[in-house]
Amino acid sequence: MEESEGFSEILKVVLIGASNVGKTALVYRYVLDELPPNFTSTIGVEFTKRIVFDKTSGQKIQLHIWDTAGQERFKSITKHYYRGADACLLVYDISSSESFEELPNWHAEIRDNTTKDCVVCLVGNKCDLESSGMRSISKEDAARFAEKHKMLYQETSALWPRESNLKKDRNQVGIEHIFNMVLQAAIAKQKDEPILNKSIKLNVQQMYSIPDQGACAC
Ligand SMILES: Nc1nc2c(ncn2[C@@H]2O[C@H](COP(=O)(O)OP(=O)(O)O)[C@@H](O)[C@H]2O)c(=O)[nH]1
Ligand SMILES: [Mg+2]
Repeated sequence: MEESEGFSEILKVVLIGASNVGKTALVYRYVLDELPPNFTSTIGVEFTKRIVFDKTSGQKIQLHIWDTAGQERFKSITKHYYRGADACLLVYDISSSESFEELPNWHAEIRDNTTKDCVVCLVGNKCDLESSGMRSISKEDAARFAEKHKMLYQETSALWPRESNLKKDRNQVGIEHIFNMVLQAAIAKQKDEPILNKSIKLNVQQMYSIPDQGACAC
């Protein structure tokens, strides 16, 4: 977390995982609550911002969200991409065993390129496909992987409105809830407080969004 003019904090969140798992769709859903305009192919959004407000601390936080621009081949993402990351969303597709089998490689990338303070959340995307019998990866297997590597774990769908909250399954939520959980954990780490002992709610609220198609200037 760093300081920047006009904002008390900047948090950097990176998305990684195999290509086609829906990383770009999730960023669009989170920032604009829409699907990408050309939903059939990945577009080169590399860097997006969203401003959130942490009610607890009264701080305005600028999120810098980094999405790979088609370089998801293992080891082709540069160290620059990970540098200073406060949080990482490791995304796989619940209907794709291949994307799940790549997770150990991605985990090694995270371990080698981020600090121990980086909060990692395993995100099983495309869970809308479950109702058509297309689930390949069970929640138990995913939860086991996440626990082994000390990651948070949630499932979602980029097709769902970002604030979706499916009461029947607390592990399946809209992407807004996943970001909130991850930011809360990242802020708690910054303050050196164990997240599990925190009773306060972050209550991140959107103030405005700035989709930025250009490369990061930072
Ligand atoms: N059914 C379904 N399809 C999705 C979802 N998210 C993305 N997709 C599809 O997966 C394709 C790849 O998405 P994209 O965001 O480009 O993946 P990326 O390569 O990881 O950035 C898109 O063309 C969509 O058709 C989702 O939540 N559910
Ligand atoms: Mg993409």
